[in-house]
Amino acid sequence: MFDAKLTLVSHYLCPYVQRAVIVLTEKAVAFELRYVDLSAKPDWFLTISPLGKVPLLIVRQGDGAETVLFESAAICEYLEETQSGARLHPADPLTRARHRGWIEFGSSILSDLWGFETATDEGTYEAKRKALIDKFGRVETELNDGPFFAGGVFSLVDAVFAPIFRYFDVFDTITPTGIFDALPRVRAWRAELASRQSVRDAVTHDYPHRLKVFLMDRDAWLLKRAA
Ligand SMILES: N[C@@H](CCC(=O)N[C@@H](CS)C(=O)NCC(=O)O)C(=O)O
Repeated sequence: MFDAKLTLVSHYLCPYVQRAVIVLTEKAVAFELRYVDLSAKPDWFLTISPLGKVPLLIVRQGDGAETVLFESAAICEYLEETQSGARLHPADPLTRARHRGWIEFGSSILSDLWGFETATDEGTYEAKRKALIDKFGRVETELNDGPFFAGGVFSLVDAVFAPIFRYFDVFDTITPTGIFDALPRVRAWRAELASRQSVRDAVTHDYPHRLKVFLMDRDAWLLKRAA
């Protein structure tokens, strides 16, 4: 049914890229990765990426025609609609719309997370820490008995939150953030996602090192706090 060749244009630390990798892996779809240096974007990348961002999914069809998809949500939904294998988006339209909302909520957490990890002073760090506690507190009230967002079935929402939680696996080795202390359901969800094979395989083995180098380059308060 589906004979297109897929290339995912990626960056080693990008949580949005990881969403697509997790979906591809969950569905056992073959794909190639092409990494881009976002600090020196090559011309070929700027030509095909409307927003200058990763991920991109280059879909090469049997006749050689190439289509470039951008935006992780569009990419993940395209994969959901074209690939067999595990279903990752609910069949019921109402539930599916709700899941889309929580995917967007995950993106808004990533925005606060960016501010948190790049904060260079205590005030900004604390403000972003509080924003994250508030947002994860909201997530806590949405979760039931798990183990996944929607109960027993792994979904796109899980693919969105797994890369978010991965940041904290590295942060926890540097300094306690305390963000999940009062959130037992989020903690259980985080642990479940961390052990999922598709999640583990969504980054290279040197991800923790790369993230630490990023924090050093940014002069992150997170590191100073630990010192
Ligand atoms: N809304 C986009 C966000 C993607 C995004 O922010 N990607 C970052 C890397 S994680 C990027 O390419 N940044 C480069 C830039 O903004 O110049 C999506 O969901 O795909």
